[in-house]
Amino acid sequence: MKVSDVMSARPIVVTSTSRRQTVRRLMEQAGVHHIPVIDEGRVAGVWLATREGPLILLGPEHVDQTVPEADAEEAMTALIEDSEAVLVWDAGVPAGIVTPSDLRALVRDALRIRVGRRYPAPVVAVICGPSGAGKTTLLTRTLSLLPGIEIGVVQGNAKADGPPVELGGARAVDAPQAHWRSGLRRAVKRLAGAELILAEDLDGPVDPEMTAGEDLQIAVLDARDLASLEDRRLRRASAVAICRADQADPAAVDAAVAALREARPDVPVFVLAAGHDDRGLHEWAAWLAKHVGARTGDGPRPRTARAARERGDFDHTGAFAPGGVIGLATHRAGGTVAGR
Ligand SMILES: Nc1nc2c(ncn2[C@@H]2O[C@H](COP(=O)(O)OP(=O)(O)O)[C@@H](O)[C@H]2O)c(=O)[nH]1
Ligand SMILES: [Mg+2]
Repeated sequence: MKVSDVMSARPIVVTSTSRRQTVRRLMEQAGVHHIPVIDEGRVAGVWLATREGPLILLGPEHVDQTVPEADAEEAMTALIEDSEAVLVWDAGVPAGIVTPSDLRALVRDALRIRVGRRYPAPVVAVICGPSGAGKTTLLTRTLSLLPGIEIGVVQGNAKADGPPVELGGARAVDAPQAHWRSGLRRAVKRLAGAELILAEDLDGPVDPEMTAGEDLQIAVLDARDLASLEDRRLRRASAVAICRADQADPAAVDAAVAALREARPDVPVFVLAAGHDDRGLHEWAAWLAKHVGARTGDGPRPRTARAARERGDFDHTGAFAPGGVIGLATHRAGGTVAGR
């Protein structure tokens, strides 16, 4: 950003011969607290209205000088450090001024759009299920569906701890200890700044007694192997992801979904083919985005790839009718339309 983007143009200036009463009147009329003193094209000082009321005249060392094309950051730094005002010269004429009120306005704007926000507590989702169920595939496909969310990945099946590496636009760490509470906490710490942590648990059947302190436990089931499904295993599940659906008998999947919804009406069930035709993935991603939005207070911001694409007229969020039916709610100006 340039100085010209942040300065107030055409500043009021006075000369050393201007009287205090004149300066006060000019300040009141213009609603400003700084008026530079210019003598023959040189800064001779700056009048400053103190909070207490009286005007004081400071020397030229309190005024930083720059040009409109200069980097705005330098002007802001001068104000943060020791300058009372930054005077902007253009072709020998005072063209603008930047003062501490501009700095404050910038900070206010930044806060409004959440610049610099830290996310001390990401939403931690542990993805668990037996080897080959489709956990890794689901996790990696999910990364590209949530471009608006800072995601950290924890690989619990790794052999040893590893430093953060890049994985599909996310940061990922190997952390075999993440199966346990303290190990998961350490892994999450190594991904500071993430809004959402997707942790692949050790391969193995979902353990209903196990929790590592996660916010969401995602139970991944292999769609080809639902016959032996025991819903008591899903006691702690926040959601069930039936993966590899393209390879399974649709009737068997439907029956399992119906049984799950009967047994656990509050738990969403996603039928997915992350490694094939992306079936169900947008609903799954929207559900995750909804949890992140609830945590960060950014709910209405389009955070899924689909929502971003259709941004403007539409905003999609995961929707769950009673019974755990998964759909996509489309909010339009006229109201909300739910659909699959
Ligand atoms: N056809 C198909 N193959 C899949 C799907 N999801 C995963 N796979 C394959 O299933 C195998 C095991 O998947 P993976 O994600 O590694 O399972 P994990 O052991 O639970 O992490 C891999 O060869 C994947 O390519 C899917 O939705 N459709
Ligand atoms: Mg895996």
